[in-house]
Amino acid sequence: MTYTTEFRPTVLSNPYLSSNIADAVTATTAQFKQLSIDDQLAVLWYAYTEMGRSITPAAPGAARLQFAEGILAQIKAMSYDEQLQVMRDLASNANTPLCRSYGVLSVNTKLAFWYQLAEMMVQGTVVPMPAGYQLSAPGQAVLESIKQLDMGQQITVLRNTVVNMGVDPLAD
Ligand code: 45D
Repeated sequence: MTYTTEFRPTVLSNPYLSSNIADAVTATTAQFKQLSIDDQLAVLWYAYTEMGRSITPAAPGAARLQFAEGILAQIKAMSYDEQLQVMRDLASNANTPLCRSYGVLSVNTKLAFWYQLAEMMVQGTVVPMPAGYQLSAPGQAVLESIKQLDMGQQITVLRNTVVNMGVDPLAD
């Protein structure tokens, strides 16, 4: 009788199955980046609705949101279509003046900026999610990965995602 040792290279090298904490954050960040732009926005939205309860209202205020007030006011003055376009531009690193203004914000201000946009979506001053919106399967998978992380890891993933948005005007 011949015994063969079962070899599972795909499982062993699959970052999503790693128990390493840093890898879980890295993997979830990478998973997020692979989503379509609209899925990225939708996952951020659902992360906000899930985390909203756990983030104290003071936390986003802790960031120096005054540096984002200019672009928030610009966005508020736009039509829903234009607002959606701006958020798609940010997520896809379109080289626009607004994306360059965003690019110079600190990481926490970027987080606070997205938090503020989500609050404005709730208020109706920024384009709301379409009624009955169905998150795609890949989007749901990323949301699940985020939910499995602890609060600190979730914030790290969110930081990683928002820091990659917009355009750094000093980078080129
Ligand atoms: O029609 O300063 C689709 C701490 C489909 C403390 C759409 C902190 C088509 C220090 C594209 C879906 C670290 C705690 C429409 C800060 C369609 C500190 C639209 C942390 C309309 C700041 C989709 C703060 C749209 C944290 C418009 C953790 C989606 C903040 C928009 C977390 C989604 C903030 C938005 C989060 C999501 C904000 C705006 C998770 C915002 C999420």
